[in-house]
Amino acid sequence: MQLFYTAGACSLAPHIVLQEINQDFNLVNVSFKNHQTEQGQDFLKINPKGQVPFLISDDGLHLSEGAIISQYLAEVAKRSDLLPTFGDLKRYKVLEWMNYISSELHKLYAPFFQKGFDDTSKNIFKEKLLKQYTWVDEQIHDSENLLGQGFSIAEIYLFVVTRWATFINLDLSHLKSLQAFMEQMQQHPSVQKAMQAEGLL
Ligand SMILES: N[C@@H](CCC(=O)N[C@@H](CS)C(=O)NCC(=O)O)C(=O)O
Repeated sequence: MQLFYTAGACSLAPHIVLQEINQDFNLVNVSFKNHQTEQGQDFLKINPKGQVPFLISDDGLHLSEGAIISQYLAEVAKRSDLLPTFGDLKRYKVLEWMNYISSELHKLYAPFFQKGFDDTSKNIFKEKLLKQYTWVDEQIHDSENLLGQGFSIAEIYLFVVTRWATFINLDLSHLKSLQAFMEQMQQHPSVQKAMQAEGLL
C-alpha cells in the first residue's frame, strides 16, 4: 500500500490506522507548495483533487477522503475494535462521529490554512469551533471510554484534527475531558509511531 501524506495534516489519521493494523505500507510525502511528491511526481496526476490523504492499495484501489480510507483499512484488517462490523449498532455511532468530525470540525479549520480570510471571518470560525468542541468535551465526559468506543477510527480522527487548535491559537485548555483525551491518545503506541514517522515528535 502507498499512503500519500503531508506531515501533521489530516492524512495522519489513516497513517495511525495503518500503524495500528500492522500493514506493510510506504509513506509518500506530498508538498502543498508545488503539489509534488517527494519523488518529484506531479501529485495532481495521482489525485486530481490535489489533497492528502490518498491511498493506493495493493490490489490497485485508488482512494481519497480520509474518513473512507480509515474505514477501508479497518475493514480490510477485520478490526472491529477500530470500526464495528455490519450488524453491530455501534458501527453507526462510529460513523456518526466520523461524519461529524469531517463536516463540523475538520473543515472549520480550512480558513486558517488558506489565504484570503480576514481576522473577523476567522473569528467566526473560531467561535463555531469552540462551540462544537464544548459539546465534544461533554460527550467525552459523559462516556466511560473516550467517545464510548475506545480506540476507534473516530477517536483517531478527532485526535488528528484537534491537534490543529494550537496552530490557530484556539484555547481549549478549559475543556478538561477533551484535554485528557488528547493526552491519552498521544501516548498510544500507534499514534507515537505515526507521529515519529512524520517528524512530529
Ligand atoms: N475531503 C477531504 C479533505 C482532505 C483535506 O482537506 N486535505 C488537506 C490537508 S488536511 C489538503 O490536502 N490540503 C491541500 C489542498 O487542499 O490543496 C478528506 O476528508 O480527506
